[in-house]
Amino acid sequence: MDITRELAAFGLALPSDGDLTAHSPIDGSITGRLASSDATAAIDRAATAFTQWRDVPAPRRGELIRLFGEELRASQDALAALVTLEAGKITAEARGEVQEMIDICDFACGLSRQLYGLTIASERPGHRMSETWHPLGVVGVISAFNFPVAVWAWNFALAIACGDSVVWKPSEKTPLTALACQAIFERAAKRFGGVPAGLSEVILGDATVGAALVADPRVALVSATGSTRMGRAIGPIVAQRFGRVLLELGGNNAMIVAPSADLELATRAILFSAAGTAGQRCTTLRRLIVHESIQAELLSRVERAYSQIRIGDPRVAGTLVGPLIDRMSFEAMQSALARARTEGGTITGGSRVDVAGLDGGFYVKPALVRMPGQTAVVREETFAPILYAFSYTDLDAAIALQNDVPQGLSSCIFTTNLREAERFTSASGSDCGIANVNIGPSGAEIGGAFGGEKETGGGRESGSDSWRSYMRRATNTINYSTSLPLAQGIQFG
Ligand code: UN1
Repeated sequence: MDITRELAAFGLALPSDGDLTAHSPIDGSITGRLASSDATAAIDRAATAFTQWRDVPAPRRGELIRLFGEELRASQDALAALVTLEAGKITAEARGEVQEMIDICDFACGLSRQLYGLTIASERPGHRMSETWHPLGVVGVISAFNFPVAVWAWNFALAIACGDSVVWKPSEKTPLTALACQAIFERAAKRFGGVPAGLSEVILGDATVGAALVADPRVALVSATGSTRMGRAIGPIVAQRFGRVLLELGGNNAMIVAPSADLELATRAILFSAAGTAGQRCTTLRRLIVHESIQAELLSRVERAYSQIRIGDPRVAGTLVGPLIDRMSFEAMQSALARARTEGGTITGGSRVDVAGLDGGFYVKPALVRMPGQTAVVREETFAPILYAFSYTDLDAAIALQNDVPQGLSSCIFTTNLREAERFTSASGSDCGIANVNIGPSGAEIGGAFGGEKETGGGRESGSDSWRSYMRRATNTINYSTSLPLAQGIQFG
């Protein structure tokens, strides 16, 4: 596929030389050839940039992000088009992804005037205690193919406002969108003037390039989005050198549908969160736990909605489900479905769909799988549009089932019963980082903290007070008296 024109919108020439190949999932063809980067050299530059950037007043740093947000607004369609070509997202979702970038820039710009610390009452006379938040250092961002630009932007906008520099290792499957983001940032940097070279670095390559980033002691925070397997590999390496991690790993997100639920609302939420993005969001709905009294009715509604989904070229208006990222993903889906069958599942959909002219793309019908219960395959995350459905009779048992998976990212309940809703969001309710009522598990706004517990990794990105991960805290005790009282009333000498 020739994407010369799409890249030209960012002033980029088609990269045609190098050891890495970029593909489009739309038809499986090669879109460019790129060279692997030298991670250490990039970290060198970022480390130097940090020593300058940390002294720039935070609101001024926020101004750079404000300009970046302006440039993103101007490039929204062009960047979305590239996201569609490289990640296979339908246009509406690709634009939505860029919208998340714009939103986080607005958030980070405001935040740059609100990096507050506490003032704490000292136990000693003539003393004052306070907390100061300082820039942290070089932040390494490892991102996944499924949100090739937004998740980086959540990290980037906060990190830059917090006074850090950023080295970004995008997914090997989406290098071109990363280069486009860098080009957009450079426009903002040029307008800002005086941005230190190396403040934003992009490093391309396979896992060895990522490994160099993870191991480097100058990288104060490694923020990584991807599989639990990846998180398990990098966590101990960063821990070994006492660096910080922010992990956003697998999800196995559930929806409980209670007898009082608005089934029309639930059906629409299921459609978007289970089939949308071809089931390739961390927050995708994967488990549907339905009260037995409404199971037949709800599943027949879902089946009806699924049968009307248009699957195909994500560039075409009206398409709701684009391609899977690649053959491997298709094969993982098929093997999960085969396992589901042996574990007692009845499958609707799930087969490959031929799209005229796009033979190399892996298009599938989203699968709805009626399961006898929460079997082994259901407890695993398969990054594809498979929705496992099973029933419950008692809400406490349903909540226990929802929690009985290794992952803990997102969850929701559909109910109009206040007691059930409150129970679900209470301390003994959902154990996930995200617990919604009458909203699907995906499509979170940037204003909240995003992330989850257990094998999801425990990190929080994006809104609320996630910025604290990108800064270091200093406790300052100031003595403005003429004596030296010791804490705990100690008399010494
Ligand atoms: C991801 O899938 O890695 O909540 C992130 C959502 C999006 C982000 C998903 N705002 O679905």
